Amino acid sequence: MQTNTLFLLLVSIFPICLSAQENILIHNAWINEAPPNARVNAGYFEIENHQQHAITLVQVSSEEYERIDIHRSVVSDGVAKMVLQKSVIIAANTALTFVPGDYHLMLHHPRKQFRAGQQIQLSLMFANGKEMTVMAEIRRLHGHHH
Ligand SMILES: [Cu+2]
Repeated sequence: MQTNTLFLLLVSIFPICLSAQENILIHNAWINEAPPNARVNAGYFEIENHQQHAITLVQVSSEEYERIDIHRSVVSDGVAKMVLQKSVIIAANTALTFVPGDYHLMLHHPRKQFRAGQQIQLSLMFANGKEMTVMAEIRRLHGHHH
């Protein structure tokens, strides 16, 4: 068996922890475990754009949630608030991290209550029509963060 063939076999057999497409990498995707009966969860991930041009994230969806919005937490006149983002631009050769207190996903109306350790599939849609899927892990944090 040639090395190339073996490599292809391994790639096809083992799931890859990163979601990759045309030099776009998404990793460390996670969703905050919500209290029982919570109507909204917060989600985070890091996206790396290793291309020579910007990419624009326009929508995130999941079969496990009724709707997902992209938010950014900002402080305006001393008041913290969340601003809905219609799109998020990731410039050429940069990374953008969704973290508590900045960009985050608001995942509305989970189909059921998810527990730490479960994996939720998210689909990310870009302005050029490309779509990527990534698995987000439910994680338990202390307190409630946006
Ligand atoms: Cu929010």
